[in-house]
Amino acid sequence: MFKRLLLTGAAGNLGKVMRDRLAPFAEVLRLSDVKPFGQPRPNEEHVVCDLGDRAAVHDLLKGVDAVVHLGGISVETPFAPILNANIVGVHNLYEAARQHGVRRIVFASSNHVIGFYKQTETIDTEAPMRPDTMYGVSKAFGELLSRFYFDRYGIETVCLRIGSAYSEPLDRRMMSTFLSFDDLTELVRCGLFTKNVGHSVVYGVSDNKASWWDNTKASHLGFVPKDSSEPFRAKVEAAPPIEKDDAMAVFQGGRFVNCGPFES
Ligand code: NAI
Ligand code: 15L
Repeated sequence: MFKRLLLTGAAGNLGKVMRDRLAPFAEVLRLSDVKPFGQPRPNEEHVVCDLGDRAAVHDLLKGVDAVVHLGGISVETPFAPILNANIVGVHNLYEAARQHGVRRIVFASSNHVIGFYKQTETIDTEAPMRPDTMYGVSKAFGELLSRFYFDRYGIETVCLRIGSAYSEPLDRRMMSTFLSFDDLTELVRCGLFTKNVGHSVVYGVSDNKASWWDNTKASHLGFVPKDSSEPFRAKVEAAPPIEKDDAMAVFQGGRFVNCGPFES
């Protein structure tokens, strides 16, 4: 159990899910987001701040033992917000972690760091990155930055290349990329509590029948998904089929490969 655990992105879709689930892991859960997210519950601290604000992020990390970093831009957008939250913001977070002696960060990366692989390929955690968007590039930056902060300063990070974390798969592609909330929770637990993770990368995906991602090289984390997209197959396949040359059916990143470019 941590004395104080920081969850960023607390107002977001996954932040709202993880708020309850992280509570048992720490005496105090510090929650943060650029948007407000309601009243503090017992054993919670709330900090509203922008990840791009270096001084605010420095203060945010004070007294923290470990971080679950979900905050940031989570889709393709103009470059300016991505730069602010996912590049400057992640740098601010790691610098503050270094200055305050934080030893462990679980970083929400994304499958979009490898989105240009085809759905016919199976890749492991050491496959060269092939980001599909500037969003994916920014997550690749976060993975590399965290590698640097481990090699240089010994801050351990587990990078979760999350597939599609929803209550259920929403389309045919998500039959392969689906990550249930229970499996996400278990993945975060492994990321926080497994000893000697160094710098690790793992795909955040449930035990789906058709998977493109091989977590063998992350087996030291002990992550064993329990759920699967299979119970949702009939519902998903009731929707009209997609053309076989649609990016949704060709690339691991689906339609992200065609997003943008956006004006900054
Ligand atoms: P979300 O967009 O719902 O939540 C992200 C939160 O970050 C938002 O509440 C937003 O206000 C906050 N944020 C954005 N810019 C900020 C800034 N400059 N300063 C402080 N906070 C800022 O995203 P979601 O779905 O909850 O995802 C959480 C994390 O997991 C994100 O980093 C996302 O990239 C990653 N992820 C999520 C996947 C999913 O299936 N939900 C798949 C792959 C990765
Ligand atoms: C992501 O990285 C996004 O944050 C999320 O909105 C989903 O689109 C997910 O990937 C996905 O690939 O399904």
